[in-house]
Amino acid sequence: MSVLPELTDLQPTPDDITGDVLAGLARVPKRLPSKYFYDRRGSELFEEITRQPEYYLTRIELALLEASMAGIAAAVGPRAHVVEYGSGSGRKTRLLLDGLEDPVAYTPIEISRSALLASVERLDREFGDVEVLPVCADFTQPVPLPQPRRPADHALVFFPGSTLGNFTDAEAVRLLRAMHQTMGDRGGALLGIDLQKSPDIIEPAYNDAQGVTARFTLNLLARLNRDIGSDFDLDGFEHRATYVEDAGRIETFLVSRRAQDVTVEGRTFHFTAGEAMQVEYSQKYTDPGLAALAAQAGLKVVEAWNDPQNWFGLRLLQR
Ligand code: AVJ
Repeated sequence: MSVLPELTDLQPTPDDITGDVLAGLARVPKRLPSKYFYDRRGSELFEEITRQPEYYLTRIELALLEASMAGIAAAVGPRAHVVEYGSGSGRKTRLLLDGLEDPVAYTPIEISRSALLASVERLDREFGDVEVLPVCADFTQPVPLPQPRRPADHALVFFPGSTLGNFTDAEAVRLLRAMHQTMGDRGGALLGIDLQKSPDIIEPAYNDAQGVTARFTLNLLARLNRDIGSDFDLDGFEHRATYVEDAGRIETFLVSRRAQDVTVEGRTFHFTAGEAMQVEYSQKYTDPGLAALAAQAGLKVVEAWNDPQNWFGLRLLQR
């Protein structure tokens, strides 16, 4: 059976992307939204990042999920409708759906249609009893949840990978509020969060020796050139990722190698030599920090699981 007829498609249009890019380039300092990293090539490059030795996040989270699954299943309870923000490669999803008690349905909400379809096809075949209800959309916007044929007891939002960290605190609170609405007052959210630790561990994860992360960052420009007709020169920019200890986050920039102009929709933007355009934050959390964000969204951290080194955590949030 094809999943295509069931796909709810709210994928951002070229006009949405152009609007965001024009707004970001008009800011001082210039800024591009990291959500547009994930076209087909960007999703592939991200998968390649997760296989780099320096990028500890995915390996540790997978092991942590596996080791904590019995406790997670007990805390979450049976017959959940699992709603994943960003479908990714499906490896974490598989562990979760395998470990939970009688999950009813699985709804991935994913901005990249190709990544969504690929992961949904595999999961649909593997989990015959779980109704798969994919939604292609930007999860920073409110998303209507499809209703499973067999009613679920509650919704469980699954947001792994420390992707919450790609949002500023203000954006994260808005997202957690939307998540709270989506899951309802009886639901929960299972978040993966990268924890604060030595910069000597964090910074190399975003500056791998193979240069995969640099290619991932630059692919944003290639994607924009293709989809909205901008004329960024990929050789004119370089990747820079720095851990800012005060803020507890990686800040990633595309730095202009020379003075140059870029045109988007007939509008010209000047870059000076060395000008840094902000493209991604990757926030690293403390427990009080996360609890404060959750509280602003009317949520509490009710369970916590860390790996043995306390590098990465899973947190269950409920009302
Ligand atoms: C999307 C949160 C999983 O910020 O660590 C990886 C994206 N960017 N390397 C992160 C990313 C550069 C990643 N997550």
